Amino acid sequence: MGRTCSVFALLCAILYFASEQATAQIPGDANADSVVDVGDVVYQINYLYRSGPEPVFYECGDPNADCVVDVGDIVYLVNYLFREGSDPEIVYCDWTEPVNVGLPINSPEGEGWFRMTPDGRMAVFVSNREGTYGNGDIWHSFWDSVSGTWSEPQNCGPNVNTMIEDLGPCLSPDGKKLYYVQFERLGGYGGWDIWVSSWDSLNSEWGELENLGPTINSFDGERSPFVSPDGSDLYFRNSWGIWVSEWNGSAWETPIWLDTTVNVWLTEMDPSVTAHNKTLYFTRYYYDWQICVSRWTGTAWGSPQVLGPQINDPSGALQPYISPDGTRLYFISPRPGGLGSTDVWVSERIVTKKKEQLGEAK
Ligand SMILES: [Ca+2]
Ligand SMILES: [Ca+2]
Ligand SMILES: [Ca+2]
Repeated sequence: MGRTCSVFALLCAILYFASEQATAQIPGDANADSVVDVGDVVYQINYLYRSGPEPVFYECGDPNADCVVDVGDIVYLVNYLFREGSDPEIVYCDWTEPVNVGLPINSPEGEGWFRMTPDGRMAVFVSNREGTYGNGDIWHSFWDSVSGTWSEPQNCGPNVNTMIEDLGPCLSPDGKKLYYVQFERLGGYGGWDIWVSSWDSLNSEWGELENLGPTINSFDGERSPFVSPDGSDLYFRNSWGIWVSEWNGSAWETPIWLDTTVNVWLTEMDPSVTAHNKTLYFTRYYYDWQICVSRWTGTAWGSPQVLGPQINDPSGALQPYISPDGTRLYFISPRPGGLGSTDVWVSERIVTKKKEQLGEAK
């Protein structure tokens, strides 16, 4: 990537990898202290029977890899530690049948790129509903935790939206910055570029656009921006697949290409990550639109897996948004049962669901 090599950069790299190693997901390491030992058994017992915290990385609390965290995992772990039982494993767990997010987020017109702030209080998305300036606009809505509903979506206004396509929005973690893309806007670097608007609290509107500049944008098509829940990384895609840029405190760094493990067909797009950049969901076009997932192995992104047929149904699924805790997956699909055209759908991780069922059965 042509990064300047210096002792400082090398030191940063070593520290970076050291910190990633320390938080790598180790099968069976429920308390995430990088050692699988009796401490994990105690942690699991506390979680299951004494209202203790969840396994730090949920799958690590499922060493027998059956997507249910239960007493079977404790037995498995004890067998592994004290009776030469099999090694703990990690599997990718499944998702519930998706549910339509409904009104007022969805409409008879097309919806796309539904994304939230990490606290789940604010959402942005694209819609072609009545009130757009044309060809898809960015809309925002707020979650009312009292009524458990989304507020009537509002158009993000004339500083943001235009008569051409306004697509691929995401929010900064504090909800004060709106990133999205436009094609060939004056002042850009050619083709699609990523632009940002800041919330103007004085005038209660989204402010004038700023281009993210030549470190991120180029004559290629930069699209699908996604700011990680901790605000430290900006993911996006161009015609070479998915890239990531780190926030250095004052600017976005030179982007790094996510290598051939993720960028297999160069049709990878719409990245979304969980907290601490541990799990990456994205869309890939390979004969059809499909949503894939890759996990950070401690040093690199692991081989992507295609999500199951309940998510990737024959009508197609794209533009995933994963909640920071990894338990809820929002995506866009034109599947039957919606309000019309494309809609926002949501699915929950089955491993959580089964735990709830287990609780009800007691
Ligand atoms: Ca528009
Ligand atoms: Ca561009
Ligand atoms: Ca719709």
